[in-house]
Amino acid sequence: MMDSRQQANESLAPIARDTILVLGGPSAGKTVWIARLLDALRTPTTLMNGRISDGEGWSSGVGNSTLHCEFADAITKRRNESINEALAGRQWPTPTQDPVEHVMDFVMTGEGVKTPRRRITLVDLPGSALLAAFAPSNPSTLTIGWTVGNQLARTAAVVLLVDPTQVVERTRESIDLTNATVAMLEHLRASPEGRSIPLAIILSKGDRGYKTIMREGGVRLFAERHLRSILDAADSARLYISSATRSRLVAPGYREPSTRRPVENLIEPMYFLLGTIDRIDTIRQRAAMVMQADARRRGAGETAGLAAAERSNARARKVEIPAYAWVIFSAGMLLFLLVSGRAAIRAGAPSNAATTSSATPAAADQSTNQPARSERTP
Ligand SMILES: Nc1nc2c(ncn2[C@@H]2O[C@H](COP(=O)(O)OP(=O)(O)OP(=O)(O)O)[C@@H](O)[C@H]2O)c(=O)[nH]1
Ligand SMILES: [Mg+2]
Repeated sequence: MMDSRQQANESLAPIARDTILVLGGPSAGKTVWIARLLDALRTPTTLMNGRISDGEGWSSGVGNSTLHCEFADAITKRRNESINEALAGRQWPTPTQDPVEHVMDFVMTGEGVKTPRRRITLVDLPGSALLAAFAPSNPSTLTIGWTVGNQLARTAAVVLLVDPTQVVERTRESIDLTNATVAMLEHLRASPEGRSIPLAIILSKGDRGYKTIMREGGVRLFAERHLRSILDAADSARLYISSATRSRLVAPGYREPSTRRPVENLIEPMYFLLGTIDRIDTIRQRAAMVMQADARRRGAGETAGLAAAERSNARARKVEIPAYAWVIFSAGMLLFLLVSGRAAIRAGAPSNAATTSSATPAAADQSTNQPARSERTP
């Protein structure tokens, strides 16, 4: 059984933030991005200052940190393998209907890493859920549709995928999606500890959007022009351009995936998020320890206070007992004298008083005086 102090200490322990939400509108590329990322991380990747060698600046295998992941359960493993097999077989996944949880153990080495092995649940949310929850045209669904709402307390980091070819179109749908994304980010940042949740904004499908983005002067300038409101709501975020797969146009309007080329810029954002999670977690744990120690100290103070109060009560009781005894004794004596006095009057002789008076000379004196007093009694 837990005592109340233990319960209080546990309630001070922070809720583990062990979830990374992968958000974005419908068809932003979330399911493909997660599947390709987890597949790529089955073998350890070496990073140098958070970046993977591209074979130009420095050679692969040289670096100061590594990252890989392991599937924590058979369902996650099987699901992931089947999406990757389908992609290899040139089939895109079907739109996600309900949130899908990928439970993973991420293993990270590098300077300053406090928790090298960390269990994280990656949540793949249907783009339709984001719209349902935050589309300004339908704000009544905010609480019902916002499936993330109940996960917010567990959110360690957020990946926001944005399809750059969609945002430049500025259609009704893309404007609605931008507004919903802004509302979601404002909600996230306003949540408890929400300001410190690391966020990676990913321009997805880099194989298709790369040229457009570069024409506009690069990722930063592109985002400032087309994602201004999202950047403002995000407050602070890291921007990436990722390429989960390549694609080939096989029929007018239809591209099929090609997974022969390695992923680009999928591991780096994950490394950034995991590193930040590790640092924030260390700070949260320290803060919780300080709070618990403080609560223990206060608890000990209260116990010491209670013990002192108990001791002083006991002292008071010790004083009270003789006082009571004295009152009872005196009342008893008075009653006894009255009764025996009356009895003596009725009997007309001081005999009872004499028997009791032998106990002490004082009592004997008192008793001997008694008949005289009793005689005076009318
Ligand atoms: N060229 C290219 N196309 C991609 C890539 N990733 C996804 N796509 C395209 O985007 C479509 C949607 O990808 P998904 O990963 O299913 O998108 P999602 O964000 O999970 O969508 P919902 O589940 O509906 O929310 C795919 O069917 C592809 O046509 C990519 O890396 N490159
Ligand atoms: Mg999906």
